[in-house]
Amino acid sequence: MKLDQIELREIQMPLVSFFETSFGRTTQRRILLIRVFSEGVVGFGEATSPEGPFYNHESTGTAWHILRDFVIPRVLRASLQGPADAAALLKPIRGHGMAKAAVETALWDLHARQSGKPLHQLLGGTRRSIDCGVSIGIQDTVGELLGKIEKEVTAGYQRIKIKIKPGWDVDVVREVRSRFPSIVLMCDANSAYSLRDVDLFKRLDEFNLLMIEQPLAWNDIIDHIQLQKAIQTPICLDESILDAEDARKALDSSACRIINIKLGRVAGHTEAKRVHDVCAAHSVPVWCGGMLEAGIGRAHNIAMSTLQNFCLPGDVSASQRYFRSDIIDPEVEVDSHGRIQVLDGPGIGFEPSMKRIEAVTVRSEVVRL
Ligand code: OSB
Ligand code: MG
Repeated sequence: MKLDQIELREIQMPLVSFFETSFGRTTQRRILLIRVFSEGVVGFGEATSPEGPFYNHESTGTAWHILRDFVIPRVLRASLQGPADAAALLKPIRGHGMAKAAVETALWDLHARQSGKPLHQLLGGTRRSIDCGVSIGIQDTVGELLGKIEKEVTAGYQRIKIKIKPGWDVDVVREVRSRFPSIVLMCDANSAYSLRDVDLFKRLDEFNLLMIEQPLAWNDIIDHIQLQKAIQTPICLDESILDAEDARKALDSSACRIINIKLGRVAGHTEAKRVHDVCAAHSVPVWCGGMLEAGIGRAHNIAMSTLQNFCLPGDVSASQRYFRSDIIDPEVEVDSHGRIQVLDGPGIGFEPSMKRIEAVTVRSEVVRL
């Protein structure tokens, strides 16, 4: 892959409504986009780092620094045979998976466009449509939460995930369950609890949840083993799984029964496929998580979700749920059965709109050797 230059850009877009988790509320996204240029062809990537270091250690600002000063120069200096070589090239940079994934996924898009093939095909995907759920943040009142769930169930989404935190957990889940007795329901704690809360998780067992996502510390696997032993509801790990080795350790030790894969958290498509394969070998299902991505990140998530073992509905949902107007054409749409149809255009299959991207750009830099 002969790379001419790589462009780094920050866009800012307000969310249609705030999104609140146990670690805080987001109202406005600050998102980094990558364009890799090669002999007239351009590949697109998106950094999924949040605004502040509260989900993991990364932020929009750290991603800019790591990309500009380390990831991009390293990629420009290397002579990569193909995008599959990027993960090994970036491995010496410890952590910062979201920064790395922005370039790694852009290289995959570039390669797919150069080959004139859809990215999902190069990744080995087989699914023609993606099953979708929604993630609904903490609301100011339970009434507002019930209203939001009603809206998404009516729209056709296959699974509802609600966020929990101390003070917004068992009682809220009980009210949701009694109002919607038969929906597929799960919750995500984003690491807000510890082993002192085992009894609380035992109480959640009665609500027939599909899974509980990341109940304990963001960097823990060991304590989850003990919690999973004590409860019936499957635990799904998110924050704790950074690569295929983490997945192997978590599954061999029965710390969880489901894993959510996020491209940024695992540093790109190559490692995402490895995590997917480790889970498949353990007969453990995976699903695609989300980080409130704009269209380019969303399109990469869809391509990844075509892999066979993505057999639970993911968090990738319609662009319109997040942004008044997204940066890709067409925007991501979900049908009344809660499915996204996979597109077969070259690369990610959705065309980034440079006009729209320019309109929301706040800074950009082109890096050449
Ligand atoms: O833990 O899955 C998470 C959003 C920001 C940070 C962490 C998480 C989330 C979500 C939203 O749950 C998923 C989405 O709709 O993009
Ligand atoms: Mg999560």
